[in-house]
Amino acid sequence: MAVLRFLTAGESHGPCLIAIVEGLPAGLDIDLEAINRDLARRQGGYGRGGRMRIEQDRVEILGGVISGRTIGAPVALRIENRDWPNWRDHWAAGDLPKLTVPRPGHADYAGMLKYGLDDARPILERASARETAARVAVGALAKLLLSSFGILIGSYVVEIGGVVAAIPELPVQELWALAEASDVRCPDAEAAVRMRAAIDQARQAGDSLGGIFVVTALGVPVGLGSHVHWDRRLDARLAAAFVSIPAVKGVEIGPAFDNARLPGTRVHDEFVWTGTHVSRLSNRAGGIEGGISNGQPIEVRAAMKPIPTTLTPLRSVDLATGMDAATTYQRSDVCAVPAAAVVGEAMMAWVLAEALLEKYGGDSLSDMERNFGGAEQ
Ligand code: EPS
Repeated sequence: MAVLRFLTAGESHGPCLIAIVEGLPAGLDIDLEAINRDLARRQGGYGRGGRMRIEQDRVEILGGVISGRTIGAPVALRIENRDWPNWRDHWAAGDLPKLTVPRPGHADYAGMLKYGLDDARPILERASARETAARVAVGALAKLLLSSFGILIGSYVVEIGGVVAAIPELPVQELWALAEASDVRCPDAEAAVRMRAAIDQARQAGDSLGGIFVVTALGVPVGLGSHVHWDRRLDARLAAAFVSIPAVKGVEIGPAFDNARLPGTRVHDEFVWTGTHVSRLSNRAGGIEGGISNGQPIEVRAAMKPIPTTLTPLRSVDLATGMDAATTYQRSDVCAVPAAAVVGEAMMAWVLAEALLEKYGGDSLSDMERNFGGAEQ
């Protein structure tokens, strides 16, 4: 049985998003503003569409927390969709706009066939990245747990639409601060200007852009995950969690694809003795060896494809008539890579919180603190 689990429910244009989180220890202080801050960070970013001017995501906690502290019971979260009043009557009347021409790259086609539907509406409502708002709220809870054990998570964007950032050689927390101040979450200010221009150009051309972001976790103790079973390996679990983010189709732990092109002597992170502890000369393993955290920062990079909804029509087929047809525009973002980076933080936090609970778990935070006592950093 999983020690920690969550489930989300809710549609993009329905009344709200819901999440239930089970397995958090009792006694964890829940800082609502920290959750809301992450929700706002996810909503930001240059390249978002009109929907983000409507929404102002705020979390409500409906269970599992009394007087600001977890009680060990499932935590129920709710985020209202402020767009709902614009959809409520259509929802009730059953006259929501139909979509019978599937968008290439979207869940529309496979979902319609899977469920035997003549309309992609039920598919796109749930496949929408709106669902990631609930995940960010869940991830913010996981971050609160992790921060009690000195584990910090942050992100930055390294590439949008083929514009590649030159990431300065700075401590990662400084990169996070630079990213936080950038509306494309990019620590390279000069590349950020070009990323914004690329997004403007894509918007004018009726197109969309993808990109690459990096999520890092600092302060992770040695020994999370396991080498003994395929499904307990920390890298495998992180890869699955990142690829579960809509439009993320690729993931690497550390510079994995670069490593694949180099000989072993230039890849593996050599050990040195500092006089007090073992240290490393590099972190090309991205903080994980043998499926186990090794005490170095954990670094995951993820590749997001361009959003499949484009103003410029793509060739498709009208499944109602069987005739060739062009896709019709649905309101969408031009680029959501900066937002996806924040969702990536949430997924990293979730996986690490679960792995931390597996190793140091207890019913209460003080149980965990006692178990964590002698953890190797
Ligand atoms: C999305 C389409 C757009 C995005 C949405 C994801 O929504 P709408 O059709 O309501 O304009 O804005 O993202 C969000 C709502 C969000 O909260 O991130 C899609 O089709 O996936």
